[in-house]
Amino acid sequence: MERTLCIIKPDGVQSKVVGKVIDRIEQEGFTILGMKRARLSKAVAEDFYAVHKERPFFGELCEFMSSGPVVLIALARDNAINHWRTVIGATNPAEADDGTIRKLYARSKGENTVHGSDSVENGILEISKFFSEMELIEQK
Ligand code: 3AN
Repeated sequence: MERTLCIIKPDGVQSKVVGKVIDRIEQEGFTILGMKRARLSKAVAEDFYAVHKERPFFGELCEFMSSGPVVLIALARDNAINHWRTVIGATNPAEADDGTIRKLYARSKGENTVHGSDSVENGILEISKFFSEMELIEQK
């Protein structure tokens, strides 16, 4: 079983699609290991997106991610990384496939509703930034 971190971003919480995203998570056969609502500080957002710190959108991205509540969801499934990335769709909602979460709900490349980890190692690392092992329950 792989692990991936889903974040329902501030636009998703504001647009009230939290329930729809969780419904899709369950439909797609993921186990929800842990879930909580949080407000990320700018410093936490900057640490989380540190790989993008040289990109022109870094400041805007960290401002946005700390602009309102998010929902952090630790997910498990076989092939979790690729499966979740397929379900969420391309970064740019205009290029995302029909039926993907970003095609359905995202506003722009920046405000794109959901996050998904991009590798097995990052799935483990990102989940460990927000959840202790005690908060991750594998039992279905
Ligand atoms: P993804 O989340 O699809 O893996 P990444 O890892 O390339 O995309 O980018 C991380 C986040 O940075 C995206 N989810 C998005 O919010 C933001 N982002 C990426 N590209 C842009 C861009 N051109 N303009 C604004 N924000 C962007």
